[in-house]
Amino acid sequence: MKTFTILKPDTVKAGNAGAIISRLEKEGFRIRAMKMLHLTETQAQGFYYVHKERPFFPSLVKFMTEGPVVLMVLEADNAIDKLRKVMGATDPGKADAGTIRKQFGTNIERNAIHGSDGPETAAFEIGYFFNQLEIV
Ligand code: 3AN
Repeated sequence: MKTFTILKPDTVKAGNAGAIISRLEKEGFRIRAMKMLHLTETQAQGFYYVHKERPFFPSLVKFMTEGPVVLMVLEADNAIDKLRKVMGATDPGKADAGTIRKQFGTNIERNAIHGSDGPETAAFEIGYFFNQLEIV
């Protein structure tokens, strides 16, 4: 099973991308696709369209476009739930010890990493950034 992740601008800026990729590999995820992009406002708005009515949407889009991100398709058994567990809660302050967001996140917005929250979302998110030929 596949899921989709973004190492967010805070992660790349802080030089934590390598550490998080290494952690994901150690957890047993296989990287099936990877690229770096500096998202445009339109790309970020489209990606997060489900949140467009939320009060934090403009700030989220600003954050996600402030610098480059690393996009990956990850494969593992039960990949979606497995990644959500390794990431930890949305708010790093509430995330369990040992999770990526606890270790690398700053606050509920600047929380280091994105992971798809269900099979339909994963399919949408993978297709938003990758075509078939880019997934090995
Ligand atoms: P998750 O990334 O844990 O699935 P979502 O999907 O609820 O969380 O939120 C998407 C992104 O929006 C989060 N990763 C975070 O960057 C931002 N976000 C969520 N809730 C808030 C909030 N209350 N205030 C500011 N930013 C938020």
